[in-house]
Amino acid sequence: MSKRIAVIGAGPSGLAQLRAFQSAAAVGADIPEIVCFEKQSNWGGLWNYTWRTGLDEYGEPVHGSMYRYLWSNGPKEGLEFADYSFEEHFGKQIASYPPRAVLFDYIQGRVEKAGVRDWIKFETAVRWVEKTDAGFDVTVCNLPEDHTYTESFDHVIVCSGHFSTPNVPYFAGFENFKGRILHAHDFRDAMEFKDKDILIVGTSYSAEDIGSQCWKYGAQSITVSHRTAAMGYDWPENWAEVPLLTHVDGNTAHFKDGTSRDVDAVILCTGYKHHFPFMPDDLRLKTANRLATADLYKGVAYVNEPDLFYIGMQDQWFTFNMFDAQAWWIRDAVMGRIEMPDRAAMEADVADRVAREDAGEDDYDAIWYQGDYIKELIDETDYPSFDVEGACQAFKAWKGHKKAGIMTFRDNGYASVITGTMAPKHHTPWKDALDDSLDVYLEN
Ligand code: FAD
Ligand code: NA7
Repeated sequence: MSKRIAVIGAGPSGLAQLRAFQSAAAVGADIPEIVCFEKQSNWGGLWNYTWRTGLDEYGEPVHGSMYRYLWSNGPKEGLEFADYSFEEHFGKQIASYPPRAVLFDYIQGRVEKAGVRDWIKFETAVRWVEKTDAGFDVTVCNLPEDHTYTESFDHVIVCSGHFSTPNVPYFAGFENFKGRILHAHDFRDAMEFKDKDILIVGTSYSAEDIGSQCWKYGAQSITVSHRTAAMGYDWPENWAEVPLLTHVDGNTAHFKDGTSRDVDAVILCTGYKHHFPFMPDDLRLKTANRLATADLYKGVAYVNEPDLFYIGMQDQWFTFNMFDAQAWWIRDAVMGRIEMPDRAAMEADVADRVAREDAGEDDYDAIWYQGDYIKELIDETDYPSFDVEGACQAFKAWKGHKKAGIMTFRDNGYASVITGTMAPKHHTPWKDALDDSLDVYLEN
């Protein structure tokens, strides 16, 4: 096949795409030439931990938003690769909420086995994508050599993630605050906040998890300020939920209900923006962080230019296995195994997805909505079928375990939906497990 494909990013989504093409080649298919551009020096995307914040050694915005001591915030049974189980990788079943280093090792294991590292141009940042009569021109910069060049491709697959460009609101008085104000994107080490009184703004995953980390590593108090609603878990006694911050005065934070508290630091856990500075207006995905993204047929093909694809742009209950479902589907669309309909049909597909998401009433509807989406895609390809319903049930049990104990939910285990093996109980309760290294985690 003489087609050339550009994949932007070698995080879990980009690596899923490389593995999808490699798996077709492994059974004798004639696959296109794949070139993956990755601006970091290693693969893994957000799972490739960096101590850096702000700009990197080349002046590029640091991609990493993950922090030291991060443990999976959902059960691993909800994300397991259908073609590469945890048992295959580790040689045994492992507990259900692995720390970051363990998941990084797992992600890496599959692509090392596939032998696709040579397809990736590391330390190469994509600067600009342009539509041409023949396809796309992609301009990139080899960062160490400070060399910019352009190559032509038939398809572009954007896998650059959407949890790296922070959404940073302003609150009056911030400019005179006497402590540190940071966004979750720049949070790295909870030890920094030991013995401190911290204020967190936001109530979603980052707020819950960064607050929990700070609690675990000895913060004096955690106050979480909500715009819409409190999280409502049964929090430890040095944790409070308060209405939205109105302003700060010196070190005193004031809230909508007229109450106030003195705090040492403010951590804005206020989410991220879909940000594609390398895309011109007519190719750039503009969407809210939701399950039914705007303008993507089947959640992946850009309706205005269907030779262009985006992976992983949805808000995420499912992650790695959803990226796989998308990557296998895109592979087959690119290789002509799946036929693309006309524009009207693609727009109708998007409208239908949006309406179905909007009709959902709660988180359980959202989990099954995304599970059904995965089933829909894998039914159209040769991605190994797996027990998606079982994964939805694991998410349901996880939510129940969080309600029962927000600092103990990670002590539970679930059965693999790939091998059926029950996860062992971890040797140490999460709140006492201060060493999150791979070796210690695998001591089970
Ligand atoms: P990313 O992991 O963001 O990878 C994108 C890649 O694209 C990066 O390597 C980046 O360097 C590269 N890139 C970006 N721009 C360019 C460019 N211009 N040129 C070249 N390369 C570029 N998911 C879970 O399943 N479990 C969890 O516990 C979990 N915890 C999370 C915690 C945090 C703090 C965050 C932010 C996310 C978490 N996630 C979690 C969700 C996470 O989004 C996915 O697990 C996964 O990393 C998404 O993969 P991705 O490849 O789409 O994006
Ligand atoms: P999310 O899930 O997008 O949540 C963003 C949160 O920030 C949410 O609670 C918002 O409140 C809140 N927010 C956003 N803007 C504001 C302003 N201006 N004022 C107050 N509160 C605001 O982002 P997360 O970082 O938590 O999670 C992203 C990923 O990282 C996720 O996949 C995890 O796995 C890790 P709202 O409810 O809209 O009122």
